[in-house]
Amino acid sequence: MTITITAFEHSPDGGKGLARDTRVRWALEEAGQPYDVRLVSFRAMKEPAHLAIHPFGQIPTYEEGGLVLFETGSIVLHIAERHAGLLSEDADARARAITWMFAAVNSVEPPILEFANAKLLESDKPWGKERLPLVAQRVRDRLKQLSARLGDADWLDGGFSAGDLMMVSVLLRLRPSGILDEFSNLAAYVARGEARPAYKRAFAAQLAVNTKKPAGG
Ligand code: GTB
Repeated sequence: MTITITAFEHSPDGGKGLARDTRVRWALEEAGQPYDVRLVSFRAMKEPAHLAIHPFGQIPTYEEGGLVLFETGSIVLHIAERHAGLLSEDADARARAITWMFAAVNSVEPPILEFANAKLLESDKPWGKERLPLVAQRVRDRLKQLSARLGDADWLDGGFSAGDLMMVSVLLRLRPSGILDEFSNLAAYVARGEARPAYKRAFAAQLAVNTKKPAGG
C-alpha cells in the first residue's frame, strides 16, 4: 500500500530539516518504507480538502490506503509498530521507548516551542525582552534533567528506538539557539541521530524539496 505524507511546499526554514515532516520521513527511512510526498502551500493547508485530513490545518499527515493520520507522535508510533527497527520485540522495552516518545512531545517539546515562539513571534512585544530569559531558563531546566538521565549512554534506553527518533527531532529545533551546545552529552546525542544513514536520507529528501529551482526559473 502506498504511503503518502504531506510537507510544506516551501518550508520557512528553507530546508534545515526543522519542519515536522522530517521526523516522519526519518521513521519511514529507518523502517525501509518507500513513500510519496504531497507538497502543500500555507493557503492549501487551511482549505477544506486538507482540513478533512488534518483538523488543525497543518503538516505532516500520513495516508496509507484508507488510513489517515496526523500528529507526528502518532504517525511515528504507527510506523514503529508495523515495521521492524524502531521498537524492541521485548514488551517492557517497547513500553519504555513509547514513554520516551511521549516525553519528547509532552515534556521536552513544549518549553522548546515556547522559546522558539518567544524569539520568533514575541520579540517585538514590549514584554518580549523580559520574557525571553524566563522561557530560555525553562528549556535549560528540562535539558539539565534530560542530560542527567542520558549520562554517557548513546541512546535513552538501550538501543536506538522511536523514543530517540522523537527526542532527537525535538532537540534539533534548539540547534540555532546554541542552548543545545551547553549540554555536551545532548549535543553528541543529537549528532549521533543525525549521523544515522536513515536520518541523512530523510534530511536530503526534505532539502531537495526546499532547494528545487522553480520550473522555467
Ligand atoms: N503537534 C503537531 C505534530 O507533531 O504533528 C504539530 C504540527 C505542526 O506544528 N506543523 C507545522 C505547521 O503545519 C509545521 S512543523 N504549521 C503551519 C500552520 O500551523 O499553519 C512546525 C515548524 C515550522 C517551521 C519551522 N521552521 O521554519 O524552523 C519549524 C517547525
